[in-house]
Amino acid sequence: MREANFLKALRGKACHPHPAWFMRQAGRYLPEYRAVREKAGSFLDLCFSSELAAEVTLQPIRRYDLDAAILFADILLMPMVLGQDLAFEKGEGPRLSPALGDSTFDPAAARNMDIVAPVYETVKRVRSELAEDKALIGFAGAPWTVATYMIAGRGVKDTAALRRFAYEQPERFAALIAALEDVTIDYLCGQVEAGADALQLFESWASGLPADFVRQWCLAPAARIASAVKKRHPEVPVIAFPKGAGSLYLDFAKEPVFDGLSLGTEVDPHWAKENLSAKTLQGGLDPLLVAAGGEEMRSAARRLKDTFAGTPYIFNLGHGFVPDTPPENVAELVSIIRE
Ligand code: 1CP
Repeated sequence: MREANFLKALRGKACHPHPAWFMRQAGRYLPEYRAVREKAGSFLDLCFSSELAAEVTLQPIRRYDLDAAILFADILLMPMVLGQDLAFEKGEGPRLSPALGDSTFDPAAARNMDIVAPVYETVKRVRSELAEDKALIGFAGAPWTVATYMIAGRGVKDTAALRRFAYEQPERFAALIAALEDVTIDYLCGQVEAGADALQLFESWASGLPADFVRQWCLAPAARIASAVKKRHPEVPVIAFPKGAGSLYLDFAKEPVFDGLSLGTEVDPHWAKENLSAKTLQGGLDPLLVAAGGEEMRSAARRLKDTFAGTPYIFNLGHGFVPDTPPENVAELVSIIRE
């Protein structure tokens, strides 16, 4: 069995060239994705159709020969498990109802894990079609990030109203985070049992928070989830992505249960290499460089490669591709990573 370079890097081995995958590698910037998306109907129909979700998971691997596929699903499936209705309105982003901020909705009352059964089926399909030297990444949102959507009932521009909810209704907030931890542990174990080789926890809203808040409500829940999953599946590597955590990345680097740390666009790669090397590092390239392309993209990608040469770095972005990224820029980026 040939182990994927992506997994070797997560176990601490420096690979040359660096293994590569990209956040939002399956998505609207790809014409073949848009074709399947149209056939599927809504975005959620696509998430719950195992056959079509497997197809879009594999599309970027076929096109770019990347080292890892990421399961096509969304972090907002956990609120559905906890009883919220989810809809994506055209051009408006997600809507979750009832929003927790202004209702008495109890997230512990109506739990239904059956909703995500098709996701496990997608994992099985993808793993059976993927070459053995390619890894399949399963994922979930970290509880605080998922809670931001659950409390607001929609996407937000900052977390002011949500911190206020956490401070004003601490018991409801703590119960929500605990409920999310529980279902996320089950969900990630289900993905591993279906064939996921590694897991990533997306904490997209770690920016702009007090340090103690990050430690208590971002780091601790993510670490408890990773520990519980590893209790059942000790071999599975876990990557944390505390986007915008700033110097608190240091605290994540000290947490033994994480194997990898994904760097947001704003993290200085040299600082990361000096200070976070207890972990396999991943990511950091500004996705807008790939949208823009040209010499700026080429030189930034080469600098990132050089900075992490000889370390178990995994090439990736600092956040997901934007929808108008030209697919040919991605092809050029991949050739630079491999040159
Ligand atoms: O087809 C479409 O128009 C839907 C766009 C889309 C896609 C492609 C959404 C809606 N979700 C996804 C897939 C997705 N989401 C993946 C799968 C695979 C891949 O990366 O290729 C993953 C890992 C996610 C994770 C996700 N969803 C995050 C965490 C990462 C991040 O971007 O910060 C978040 C915050 C979401 C919520 C979400 N889902 C979709 C949208 C438009 C949003 C953002 C809403 C908002 O903040 O306003």
